[in-house]
Amino acid sequence: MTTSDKNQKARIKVKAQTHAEEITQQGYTVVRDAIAPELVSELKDTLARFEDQQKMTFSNNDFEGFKTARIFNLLNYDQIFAQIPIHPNLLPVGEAILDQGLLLSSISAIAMHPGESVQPIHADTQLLNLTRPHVSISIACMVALSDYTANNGATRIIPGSHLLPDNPEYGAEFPDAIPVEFKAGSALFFDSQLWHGGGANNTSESRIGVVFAYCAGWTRPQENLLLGLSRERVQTLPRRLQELLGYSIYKGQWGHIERQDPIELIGSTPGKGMVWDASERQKNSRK
Ligand SMILES: O=C(O)CCC(=O)C(=O)O
Repeated sequence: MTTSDKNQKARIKVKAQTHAEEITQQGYTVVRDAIAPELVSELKDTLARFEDQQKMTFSNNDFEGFKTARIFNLLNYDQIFAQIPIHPNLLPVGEAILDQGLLLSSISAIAMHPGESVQPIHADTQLLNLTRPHVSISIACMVALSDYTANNGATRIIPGSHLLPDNPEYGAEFPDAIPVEFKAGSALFFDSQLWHGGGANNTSESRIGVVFAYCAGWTRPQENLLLGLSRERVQTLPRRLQELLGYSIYKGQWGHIERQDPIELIGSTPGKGMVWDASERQKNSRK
Protein backbone atom coordinates (compact mmCIF):
# COMPACT_ATOMS: atom_id res chain seq x y z
CA MET A 1 0.00 0.00 0.00
CA THR A 2 1.39 3.43 -0.93
CA THR A 3 1.64 6.28 1.60
CA SER A 4 -1.18 8.13 -0.14
CA ASP A 5 -3.43 5.01 0.08
CA LYS A 6 -2.61 4.79 3.79
CA ASN A 7 -3.42 8.48 4.31
CA GLN A 8 -6.70 8.07 2.44
CA LYS A 9 -7.62 5.06 4.62
CA ALA A 10 -6.79 7.00 7.78
CA ARG A 11 -8.94 9.96 6.60
CA ILE A 12 -11.89 7.62 5.93
CA LYS A 13 -11.50 6.12 9.41
CA VAL A 14 -11.51 9.51 11.12
CA LYS A 15 -14.55 10.62 9.09
CA ALA A 16 -16.37 7.37 9.92
CA GLN A 17 -15.63 7.92 13.60
CA THR A 18 -17.18 11.41 13.43
CA HIS A 19 -20.33 10.01 11.81
CA ALA A 20 -20.46 7.20 14.38
CA GLU A 21 -20.30 9.79 17.18
CA GLU A 22 -23.22 11.68 15.60
CA ILE A 23 -25.24 8.45 15.44
CA THR A 24 -24.44 7.73 19.09
CA GLN A 25 -25.36 11.25 20.20
CA GLN A 26 -28.32 12.26 18.02
CA GLY A 27 -29.36 8.90 16.55
CA TYR A 28 -28.53 9.71 12.93
CA THR A 29 -25.99 11.22 10.55
CA VAL A 30 -25.82 12.15 6.88
CA VAL A 31 -22.75 11.23 4.81
CA ARG A 32 -22.77 13.85 2.06
CA ASP A 33 -21.73 12.77 -1.47
CA ALA A 34 -21.15 9.22 -0.28
CA ILE A 35 -21.37 7.63 -3.73
CA ALA A 36 -20.33 8.98 -7.14
CA PRO A 37 -22.92 10.57 -9.50
CA GLU A 38 -22.14 7.91 -12.15
CA LEU A 39 -23.03 5.14 -9.70
CA VAL A 40 -26.22 6.99 -8.75
CA SER A 41 -27.28 7.08 -12.43
CA GLU A 42 -26.44 3.42 -13.01
CA LEU A 43 -28.35 2.32 -9.91
CA LYS A 44 -31.32 4.46 -10.89
CA ASP A 45 -31.40 3.05 -14.43
CA THR A 46 -31.20 -0.50 -13.07
CA LEU A 47 -34.12 0.08 -10.71
CA ALA A 48 -36.19 1.75 -13.46
CA ARG A 49 -35.63 -1.40 -15.55
CA PHE A 50 -36.77 -3.56 -12.64
CA GLU A 51 -39.98 -1.54 -12.32
CA ASP A 52 -40.62 -1.95 -16.07
CA GLN A 53 -40.01 -5.69 -15.75
CA GLN A 54 -42.34 -5.85 -12.72
CA LYS A 55 -39.55 -7.15 -10.48
CA MET A 56 -40.09 -4.17 -8.23
CA THR A 57 -43.70 -4.15 -7.21
CA PHE A 58 -46.13 -2.02 -5.24
CA SER A 59 -46.62 -2.68 -1.57
CA ASN A 60 -50.16 -2.76 -0.23
CA ASN A 61 -50.24 -2.00 3.48
CA ASP A 62 -50.02 1.09 5.69
CA PHE A 63 -46.45 0.35 6.71
CA GLU A 64 -44.91 -0.27 3.28
CA GLY A 65 -47.27 2.10 1.52
CA PHE A 66 -49.67 1.83 -1.40
CA LYS A 67 -47.76 3.96 -3.91
CA THR A 68 -44.35 2.62 -3.05
CA ALA A 69 -42.51 -0.03 -5.05
CA ARG A 70 -39.98 -2.19 -3.22
CA ILE A 71 -37.60 -4.98 -4.08
CA PHE A 72 -35.91 -7.03 -1.37
CA ASN A 73 -32.82 -9.29 -1.53
CA LEU A 74 -31.33 -6.81 -3.99
CA LEU A 75 -27.98 -8.61 -4.38
CA ASN A 76 -29.79 -11.41 -6.18
CA TYR A 77 -30.81 -9.14 -9.03
CA ASP A 78 -27.76 -7.30 -10.30
CA GLN A 79 -24.05 -7.21 -9.51
CA ILE A 80 -24.09 -3.42 -9.31
CA PHE A 81 -25.69 -3.52 -5.85
CA ALA A 82 -22.70 -5.44 -4.45
CA GLN A 83 -20.83 -2.10 -4.36
CA ILE A 84 -23.12 -0.53 -1.80
CA PRO A 85 -22.70 -2.48 1.48
CA ILE A 86 -18.89 -2.52 1.11
CA HIS A 87 -18.55 1.02 -0.22
CA PRO A 88 -15.50 2.72 1.40
CA ASN A 89 -17.62 5.70 2.47
CA LEU A 90 -20.36 3.55 4.02
CA LEU A 91 -18.97 0.33 5.52
CA PRO A 92 -16.51 2.09 7.91
CA VAL A 93 -19.45 3.95 9.50
CA GLY A 94 -21.18 0.64 10.25
CA GLU A 95 -17.90 -0.88 11.48
CA ALA A 96 -17.27 2.08 13.79
CA ILE A 97 -20.55 1.35 15.60
CA LEU A 98 -20.97 -2.42 15.30
CA ASP A 99 -17.31 -3.49 14.94
CA GLN A 100 -15.65 -5.33 12.06
CA GLY A 101 -17.69 -8.49 12.68
CA LEU A 102 -20.93 -6.82 11.56
CA LEU A 103 -23.35 -8.46 9.11
CA LEU A 104 -25.57 -7.20 6.34
CA SER A 105 -29.08 -7.34 7.80
CA SER A 106 -31.10 -6.42 4.70
CA ILE A 107 -30.79 -4.69 1.35
CA SER A 108 -33.72 -3.40 -0.67
CA ALA A 109 -34.75 -0.55 -2.93
CA ILE A 110 -37.63 1.81 -2.23
CA ALA A 111 -39.24 3.96 -4.91
CA MET A 112 -41.84 6.17 -3.26
CA HIS A 113 -44.07 7.52 -5.98
CA PRO A 114 -46.20 10.70 -6.10
CA GLY A 115 -49.26 10.60 -3.86
CA GLU A 116 -47.78 8.31 -1.18
CA SER A 117 -48.87 9.23 2.32
CA VAL A 118 -46.84 9.24 5.54
CA GLN A 119 -45.55 5.98 6.97
CA PRO A 120 -46.29 5.36 10.67
CA ILE A 121 -43.41 6.44 12.90
CA HIS A 122 -41.64 3.36 14.23
CA ALA A 123 -38.31 2.02 15.50
CA ASP A 124 -36.84 -0.81 13.43
CA THR A 125 -36.21 -3.02 16.46
CA GLN A 126 -39.43 -2.23 18.32
CA LEU A 127 -40.72 -5.79 18.07
CA LEU A 128 -37.71 -7.10 20.00
CA ASN A 129 -38.05 -7.77 23.69
CA LEU A 130 -35.21 -5.49 24.75
CA THR A 131 -35.11 -2.80 27.41
CA ARG A 132 -34.40 0.56 25.75
CA PRO A 133 -32.06 2.26 25.31
CA HIS A 134 -29.73 -0.60 24.59
CA VAL A 135 -26.41 -1.12 22.87
CA SER A 136 -26.63 -0.53 19.10
CA ILE A 137 -27.57 -3.77 17.42
CA SER A 138 -28.40 -2.46 13.97
CA ILE A 139 -27.80 0.64 11.84
CA ALA A 140 -29.97 1.46 8.83
CA CYS A 141 -28.68 3.35 5.80
CA MET A 142 -30.67 5.05 3.05
CA VAL A 143 -28.62 5.90 -0.02
CA ALA A 144 -30.50 8.57 -1.97
CA LEU A 145 -30.72 8.11 -5.74
CA SER A 146 -32.92 11.19 -6.02
CA ASP A 147 -32.89 14.21 -3.71
CA TYR A 148 -34.84 13.56 -0.49
CA THR A 149 -36.91 16.65 0.30
CA ALA A 150 -39.62 17.57 2.79
CA ASN A 151 -42.10 17.64 -0.13
CA ASN A 152 -41.22 14.31 -1.74
CA GLY A 153 -41.30 12.22 1.43
CA ALA A 154 -37.84 12.54 3.02
CA THR A 155 -37.60 10.25 6.04
CA ARG A 156 -39.00 11.94 9.16
CA ILE A 157 -37.12 11.41 12.37
CA ILE A 158 -37.25 12.45 16.01
CA PRO A 159 -33.66 13.42 16.89
CA GLY A 160 -32.39 11.82 20.09
CA SER A 161 -35.31 9.36 20.29
CA HIS A 162 -32.89 6.40 20.10
CA LEU A 163 -32.16 7.17 23.77
CA LEU A 164 -35.79 7.12 24.93
CA PRO A 165 -36.93 4.27 27.18
CA ASP A 166 -40.01 3.55 25.01
CA ASN A 167 -40.89 2.70 21.45
CA PRO A 168 -43.28 5.06 19.61
CA GLU A 169 -47.00 4.40 19.77
CA TYR A 170 -47.81 2.90 16.39
CA GLY A 171 -50.08 5.11 14.31
CA ALA A 172 -49.82 8.16 16.62
CA GLU A 173 -49.06 11.69 15.32
CA PHE A 174 -45.61 13.07 16.04
CA PRO A 175 -45.55 16.85 15.49
CA ASP A 176 -41.88 17.02 16.51
CA ALA A 177 -40.78 14.68 13.68
CA ILE A 178 -38.52 16.49 11.20
CA PRO A 179 -37.72 15.50 7.60
CA VAL A 180 -34.03 14.83 6.90
CA GLU A 181 -33.28 16.45 3.55
CA PHE A 182 -30.27 15.21 1.60
CA LYS A 183 -29.12 15.09 -1.99
CA ALA A 184 -28.87 12.20 -4.43
CA GLY A 185 -25.61 10.36 -3.74
CA SER A 186 -25.70 11.13 -0.01
CA ALA A 187 -26.61 8.60 2.66
CA LEU A 188 -28.65 8.84 5.87
CA PHE A 189 -27.57 6.44 8.63
CA PHE A 190 -29.61 5.91 11.78
CA ASP A 191 -29.62 3.69 14.82
CA SER A 192 -32.40 1.10 14.72
CA GLN A 193 -33.81 2.49 17.99
CA LEU A 194 -34.47 5.90 16.39
CA TRP A 195 -38.13 6.82 15.91
CA HIS A 196 -38.63 7.44 12.19
CA GLY A 197 -40.89 6.91 9.17
CA GLY A 198 -41.16 7.87 5.51
CA GLY A 199 -42.84 11.22 4.73
CA ALA A 200 -45.61 11.91 2.20
CA ASN A 201 -44.74 12.45 -1.44
CA ASN A 202 -46.62 15.59 -2.48
CA THR A 203 -44.62 16.15 -5.67
CA SER A 204 -44.85 14.76 -9.20
CA GLU A 205 -41.43 13.06 -8.89
CA SER A 206 -40.50 9.75 -7.27
CA ARG A 207 -38.24 9.51 -4.22
CA ILE A 208 -35.82 6.65 -4.89
CA GLY A 209 -33.20 5.01 -2.69
CA VAL A 210 -31.28 1.88 -1.87
CA VAL A 211 -31.99 1.01 1.75
CA PHE A 212 -29.91 -1.42 3.70
CA ALA A 213 -28.96 -2.19 7.28
CA TYR A 214 -25.98 -3.62 9.09
CA CYS A 215 -26.47 -5.61 12.28
CA ALA A 216 -24.10 -6.79 14.97
CA GLY A 217 -22.37 -10.08 14.13
CA TRP A 218 -24.10 -11.84 17.04
CA THR A 219 -27.67 -10.95 16.02
CA ARG A 220 -30.00 -12.34 13.40
CA PRO A 221 -30.22 -10.36 10.13
CA GLN A 222 -33.66 -9.16 9.11
CA GLU A 223 -33.52 -10.76 5.64
CA ASN A 224 -32.34 -14.37 5.48
CA LEU A 225 -29.67 -13.61 2.89
CA LEU A 226 -27.91 -16.95 3.43
CA LEU A 227 -30.99 -18.58 1.92
CA GLY A 228 -31.82 -15.73 -0.46
CA LEU A 229 -28.58 -15.99 -2.42
CA SER A 230 -27.34 -19.27 -3.90
CA ARG A 231 -23.78 -20.33 -3.14
CA GLU A 232 -22.96 -19.85 -6.84
CA ARG A 233 -24.19 -16.27 -6.62
CA VAL A 234 -22.25 -15.63 -3.42
CA GLN A 235 -19.08 -16.95 -5.08
CA THR A 236 -19.30 -14.07 -7.59
CA LEU A 237 -19.27 -11.45 -4.80
CA PRO A 238 -16.25 -9.74 -3.18
CA ARG A 239 -14.90 -11.57 -0.13
CA ARG A 240 -15.74 -8.75 2.31
CA LEU A 241 -19.36 -8.90 1.14
CA GLN A 242 -19.37 -12.70 1.53
CA GLU A 243 -18.30 -12.17 5.13
CA LEU A 244 -21.06 -9.59 5.67
CA LEU A 245 -23.58 -12.10 4.35
CA GLY A 246 -22.71 -14.51 7.15
CA TYR A 247 -19.87 -16.48 5.58
CA SER A 248 -17.75 -15.57 8.60
CA ILE A 249 -17.40 -16.27 12.31
CA TYR A 250 -18.02 -13.58 14.92
CA LYS A 251 -15.24 -13.47 17.56
CA GLY A 252 -14.15 -16.94 16.47
CA GLN A 253 -17.28 -18.51 17.95
CA TRP A 254 -20.70 -17.39 16.62
CA GLY A 255 -21.64 -18.67 13.18
CA HIS A 256 -19.24 -21.60 12.85
CA ILE A 257 -20.39 -24.83 11.25
CA GLU A 258 -18.80 -28.03 12.57
CA ARG A 259 -15.87 -25.93 13.78
CA GLN A 260 -15.32 -24.50 10.33
CA ASP A 261 -15.50 -20.91 9.11
CA PRO A 262 -18.41 -20.88 6.57
CA ILE A 263 -16.24 -18.82 4.17
CA GLU A 264 -14.35 -22.05 3.48
CA LEU A 265 -17.58 -23.75 2.32
CA ILE A 266 -17.77 -21.42 -0.65
CA GLY A 267 -14.21 -22.15 -1.70
CA SER A 268 -12.52 -19.07 -0.29
CA THR A 269 -9.12 -19.19 1.36
CA PRO A 270 -9.12 -20.08 5.08
CA GLY A 271 -11.12 -17.92 7.42
CA LYS A 272 -10.33 -16.79 10.94
CA GLY A 273 -10.87 -20.15 12.62
CA MET A 274 -12.20 -20.96 16.07
CA VAL A 275 -11.36 -18.95 19.17
CA TRP A 276 -10.79 -22.19 21.11
CA ASP A 277 -7.97 -23.18 18.70
CA ALA A 278 -6.52 -19.68 18.94
CA SER A 279 -6.39 -19.87 22.75
CA GLU A 280 -4.75 -23.31 22.53
CA ARG A 281 -2.14 -21.95 20.13
CA GLN A 282 -1.53 -19.04 22.52
CA LYS A 283 -1.10 -21.44 25.44
CA ASN A 284 1.36 -23.61 23.48
CA SER A 285 3.36 -20.58 22.35
CA ARG A 286 3.85 -19.66 26.03
CA LYS A 287 5.31 -23.10 26.82
O1 LIG B 1 -38.73 5.18 3.29
C1 LIG B 1 -38.44 5.73 4.35
O2 LIG B 1 -38.17 6.93 4.43
C2 LIG B 1 -38.42 4.94 5.63
C3 LIG B 1 -38.68 3.49 5.41
C4 LIG B 1 -38.68 2.71 6.65
O3 LIG B 1 -38.34 3.17 7.71
C5 LIG B 1 -39.11 1.31 6.62
O4 LIG B 1 -39.73 0.88 5.64
O5 LIG B 1 -38.87 0.61 7.64
